[in-house]
Amino acid sequence: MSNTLTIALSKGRIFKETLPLLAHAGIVPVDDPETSRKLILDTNQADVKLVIIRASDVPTYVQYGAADLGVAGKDVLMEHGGEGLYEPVDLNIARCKLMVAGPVGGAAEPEHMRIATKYVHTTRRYYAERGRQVEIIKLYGSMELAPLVGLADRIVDVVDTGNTLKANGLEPLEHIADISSRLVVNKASMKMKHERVKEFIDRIAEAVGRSD
Ligand code: PRT
Ligand code: MG
Repeated sequence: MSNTLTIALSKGRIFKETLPLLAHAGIVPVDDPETSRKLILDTNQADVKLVIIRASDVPTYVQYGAADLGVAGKDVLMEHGGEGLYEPVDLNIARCKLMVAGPVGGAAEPEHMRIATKYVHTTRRYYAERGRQVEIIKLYGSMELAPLVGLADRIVDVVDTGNTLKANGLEPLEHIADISSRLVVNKASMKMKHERVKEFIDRIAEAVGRSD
C-alpha cells in the first residue's frame, strides 16, 4: 500500500467548507476544482492528493479504498448505508435538514402516496418505521418539480433556507434528520496507514469549531 493519502471531495459547498479544515491540517490544494478540469488535484504536500467526484459517489470511493478518506453529507451516508466506512468526525459543515415536503396548504396524505426523491432507501426506511406503505419514485435532481406536475404527492429532499421549496409552492411537512458533513475513512486505510490517518483525523477534529 502506497503512503499517499487520497481524500475524496465533491465540488461546491463541501469543497469550500472543507478547505479551511484541510488548511489546519497543513494541506492546501494547488488547483481550484471550480476552474480546473482535473479530477485529481495535487496539494502542497507531495503525498496528499484530492479526488473530485460527485457528492453521492464519495462513500463508494472510500468504501472500496479508491480514496483513504472523504467528506460526505449525512444524507448521502444514510442512503449509502456506511458499509466499509468509519465516520470519526462530524465536521459540522454544509448543514441542512432532510425533510418531507409537499404543496402549501395541500391535501391530506392520500391513501396511496407517491414520493419523489433521490433518497430511496432512507425514504423507504422512514415510512416503514411508521408502518406506512408508500410508492417511491427515484429522481436524480429537481425533486421540487415533481408535485407541480403531478408526478408525486410529496418529496423527500434536503432543505437549507427553504427558499427553493417556497419558490415552487411547497412547504416542509416532516423532519427526517438533521444533516451535516462527516469525515469518512476506509477501514483498511485506518489499519494499514494508521499513524498518518490518525494524525490527519486529529488535525481535522481540532479544526472543527475553530474560526481561524
Ligand atoms: O449536485 P450533485 O447532484 O452532484 O450532488 P449534490 O446536489 O448532492 O451535491 P451538493 O454539493 O449540492 O451537496 C452536497 C451536500 O451538501 C449534500 O449531500 C448535503 O449534505 C449538503 N447540503 C447542505 C445541501 C444543502 N445544504 C442544500 N441546500 N445539499 C443540497 N441543497 C439543495 C436543496 O436540496 C435545494 O434544492 O440546495 C437547494 C437550495 O436549498 P434552500 O433550502 O436553501 O433553498
Ligand atoms: Mg447539487
